[in-house]
Amino acid sequence: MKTQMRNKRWSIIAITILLIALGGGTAYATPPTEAGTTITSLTTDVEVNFKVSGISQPKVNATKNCTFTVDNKINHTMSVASASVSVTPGSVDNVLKFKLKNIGNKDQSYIIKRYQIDGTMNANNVEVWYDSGPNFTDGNIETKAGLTKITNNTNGVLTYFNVAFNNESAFIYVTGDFNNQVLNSKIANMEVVAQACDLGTTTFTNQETIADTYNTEQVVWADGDGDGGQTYDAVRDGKYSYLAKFVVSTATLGVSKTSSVIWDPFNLAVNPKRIPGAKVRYITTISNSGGAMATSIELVDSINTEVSAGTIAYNTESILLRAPNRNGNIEFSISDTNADGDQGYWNATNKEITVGNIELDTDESATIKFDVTIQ
Ligand SMILES: [Ca+2]
Ligand SMILES: [Ca+2]
Ligand SMILES: [Ca+2]
Repeated sequence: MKTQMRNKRWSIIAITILLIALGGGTAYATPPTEAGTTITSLTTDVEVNFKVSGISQPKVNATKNCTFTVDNKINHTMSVASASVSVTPGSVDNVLKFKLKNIGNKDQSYIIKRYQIDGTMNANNVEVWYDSGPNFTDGNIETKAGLTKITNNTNGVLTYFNVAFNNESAFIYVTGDFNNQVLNSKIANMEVVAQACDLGTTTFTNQETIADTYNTEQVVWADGDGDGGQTYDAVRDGKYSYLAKFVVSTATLGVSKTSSVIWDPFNLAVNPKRIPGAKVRYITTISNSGGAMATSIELVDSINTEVSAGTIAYNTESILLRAPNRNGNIEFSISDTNADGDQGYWNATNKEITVGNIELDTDESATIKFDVTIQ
């Protein structure tokens, strides 16, 4: 019998734990009672029955009317569409998307401040925008036309926005520009802090530490610490913050050029030396060690100084190209003629070799070769 009861008790506990787990802990089955609501308990609600010497006596009713007012529980959270957003050097209006949810029991206004912290670069022209949501799940903000700017480039608060209680959300966009000098993998961290304000104002909704007054709506900060230890947000301070970052993804090209003698009039191709009449091959290698593909790469290599000085002469029709996006990465000949479709040529006037239309993804390389004769 005792075992049966114990088993039953464990079953109830297990079901309770399961229900809590399924419910996610904080979700309200019904909306929380709104702050300012008057809860009335009339005299007829309470009856006290009693006996004296075993004989029932007339019941006693509560004599006090204990009406009270529900206080304001300030609580909001934030999340991001993506904690890390790739940006390109020279790009503008890159977007970090934050979502603010009012999980308290009163409609509130909020103001936003944003801070660039602990990064390896800074974003420029950082502005914060508010929207009711349609852009949030998209890859980008298509236009700022429907958005409201709420924080300017100097982190000044321009205006508030309102979010109703009972899990209503607002959407916050942080936009930033990057100059074309930023390097691959550099990071700009953006900490966004939302502070609860009295509805329709930018006045902080401050917690009251005095004793409860039963018929007055008072404020209790119930928010968590969104950034987990940074200085911009703490447990129960009326604020909630969240961090997201811009990360530069760009191509980083390196170029090297070497030469090798491939023939002389006496040794021919066996151990040739760099004597007058010998053929020397110039080999230029372009490689990409960055995180993004480089396109429209064009090499222009002038030998004008040497040719004009009479020390070398260009060997006609000697240009060779190997590039991942051309001819299956197998070396092939580029004609000296311009505008003939192979995207390369010898400019006899300027004494320069041009080879274009090369694409290099991360860790790829291309090789351009041409020959000259020592004069
Ligand atoms: Ca109160
Ligand atoms: Ca907080
Ligand atoms: Ca050509």
